[in-house]
Amino acid sequence: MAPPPSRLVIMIPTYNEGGTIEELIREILALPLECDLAVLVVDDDSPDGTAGRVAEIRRHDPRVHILVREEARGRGLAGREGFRHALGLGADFIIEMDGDGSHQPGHIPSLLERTREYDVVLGSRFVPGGKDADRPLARRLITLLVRRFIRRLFHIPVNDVSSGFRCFRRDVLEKVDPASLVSAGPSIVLEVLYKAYRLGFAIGEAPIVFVDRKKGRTKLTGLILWKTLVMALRIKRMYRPLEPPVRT
Ligand SMILES: Nc1nc2c(ncn2[C@@H]2O[C@H](COP(=O)(O)OP(=O)(O)O)[C@@H](O)[C@H]2O)c(=O)[nH]1
Ligand SMILES: [Mg+2]
Repeated sequence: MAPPPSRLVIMIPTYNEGGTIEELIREILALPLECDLAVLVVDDDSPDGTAGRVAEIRRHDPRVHILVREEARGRGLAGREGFRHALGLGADFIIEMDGDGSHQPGHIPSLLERTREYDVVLGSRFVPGGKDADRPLARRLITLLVRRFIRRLFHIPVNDVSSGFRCFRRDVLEKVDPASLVSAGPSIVLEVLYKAYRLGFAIGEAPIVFVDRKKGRTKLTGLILWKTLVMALRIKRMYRPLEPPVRT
């Protein structure tokens, strides 16, 4: 008997992404994938009714799951709960991506494919074949400075440390242990990557073309950015002492 197909859960944290979420889910569900697919949207009770739109798609397609969080809102809090839930759904592979249309589903097959070689595969704007969006100069400058800062501090041997579009093998997230993470906000992206790296997992990259969000607004305010940089220092202190096991 053929082995059962592996289970892929796509986890999408959302806050006010009602303008893009339906098209995004439809594109994901239409991908020619051989695995058993589930889409998990983790919504912080968005006032624009994002969750209701997802629930409507779920009525016709049980591969779609929606988790509505009503307590404190935050990209990190949603991510932690989403990862836990994805593991609970029996995921062999977990891909996280944004719900604003910046992360294109067409890259999912190549991220998944590269997990043959790596434990974590980042969708990277900054490797050959990748591209960043033509975003406003100020926004690109922020990405550039944040990247520089993180590279200086963390020495993770990858090009796109702040990418939130990436694929994990199940055992990575089990060891990273979502419940133990401390990030409430976007620093979760760095926390998960750095912890996985310090635990000795192999991290690779696959090119992605990042497009600017077409609808809705970014949640990245100056205050959130500042808090993220402060959290980065805490994350370094927390996980630096982990000794990566020697790979043979
Ligand atoms: N559940 C949840 N999702 C969030 C929160 N903040 C941001 N997100 C989602 O995280 C993804 C990236 O956020 P975005 O605002 O696009 O950040 P940017 O791409 O750095 O400008 C999007 O899908 C957002 O809807 C939050 O507080 N809670
Ligand atoms: Mg975005």
